[in-house]
Amino acid sequence: MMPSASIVKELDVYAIRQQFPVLNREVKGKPLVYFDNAATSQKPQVVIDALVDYYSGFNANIHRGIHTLAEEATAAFEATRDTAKQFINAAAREEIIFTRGTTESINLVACTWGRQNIRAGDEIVISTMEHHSNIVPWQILCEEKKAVLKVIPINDEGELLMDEYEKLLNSATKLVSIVHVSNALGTVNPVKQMIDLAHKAGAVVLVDGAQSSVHLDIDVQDLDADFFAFSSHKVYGPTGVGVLYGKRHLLESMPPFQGGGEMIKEVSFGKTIYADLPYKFEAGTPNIADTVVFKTAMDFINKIGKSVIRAHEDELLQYATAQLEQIPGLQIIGRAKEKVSLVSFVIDNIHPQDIGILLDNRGIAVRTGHHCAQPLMQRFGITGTTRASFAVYNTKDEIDELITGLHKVLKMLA
Ligand code: 7TS
Repeated sequence: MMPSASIVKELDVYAIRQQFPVLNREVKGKPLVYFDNAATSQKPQVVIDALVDYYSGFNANIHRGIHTLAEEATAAFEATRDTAKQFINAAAREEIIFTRGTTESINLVACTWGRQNIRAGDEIVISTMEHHSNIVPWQILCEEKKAVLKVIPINDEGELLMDEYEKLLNSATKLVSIVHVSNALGTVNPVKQMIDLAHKAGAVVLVDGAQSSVHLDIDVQDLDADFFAFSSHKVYGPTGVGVLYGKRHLLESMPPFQGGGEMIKEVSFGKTIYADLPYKFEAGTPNIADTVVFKTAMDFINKIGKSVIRAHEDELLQYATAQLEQIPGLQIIGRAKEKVSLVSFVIDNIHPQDIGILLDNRGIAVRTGHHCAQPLMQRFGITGTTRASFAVYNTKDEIDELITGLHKVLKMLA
């Protein structure tokens, strides 16, 4: 539940904006309005500084050297694991596996747990609103194992049909892999209830938290999620690092993802004994710098407070929705009751790409196209949308800029 406005401290958005240097730049001679936050968020100065500090102060390979720099780098890398554990309330730091991002986290589960547990005739349940990252790995697995991919349908508002979901669950269901917040609609799915239902059917559940981790308080223990995946770059951190959370007993039972250094205890030509968790899944030199800095990004969010960020973004969403509804011929795609921080829309007879180009000419960055959710676009009978997605530093003034821009687009193209 969202705390009421009275108990949420107000966000000083202008003070926040000063912490993001890129927001000072101009695009095509206009101040940048950055509304592509669902693709990747911009980075605060503390994150940029932390990257410079790492490379100028204590760059070294981790977990190997006994020299001071190696110890400092290892401590910083492992400190991120502790912060990530708290960020999603995992029970243990061993349950936090560093990956390249959400996509790799999902592929890791498909290639290890999936290959080990999925058999011919088994069923994997996903939904109509999945990002390709949560479709293709399961398709590959199903093809390899002769398993069956089942898809939860949605209504015209962009909400899952929960009755249909319940009907899909049966003794053949081995895995449910579901997006927490849709990147193309903004829908927040009732994952806690879905996990409960899946567990009753004996299935394991992976939650794709790529879009939820920045907007919602995440408690993997309360959700009872078996796996949870998210990316640093969508939570104000660097690209190239993400997390796979897995329940300890599942991770322990899974074979390694990749073989190499770091993930072993002992190697001989006859046999290799794998390292304990979490290192069993972290072969090779990881992305040390970006992982170290990922902590700074989570600290940045924690300092402001997710409820404060959420309240601000909800206000932007409501404001943007009300303004967009006034635009003739504009239709919002995704009108779920539970929705966060982005608005996707189409305008009669105008191609989203043309909208994107004309808005860019006014310094406004939006995403256009299928948002890596082509089956979802097919469900709505469209090829793509224009998407404005909001972050902690966005303002109502910027939404006004968007609306003015869209009126200009209409004048030129309608
Ligand atoms: N799942 C969801 C729901 C996403 O939104 C994304 C990225 C991914 C998975 C993949 O995350 P990655 O960090 O591994 O790339 N979504 C988007 C987007 O909406 N626009 O660009 C990337």
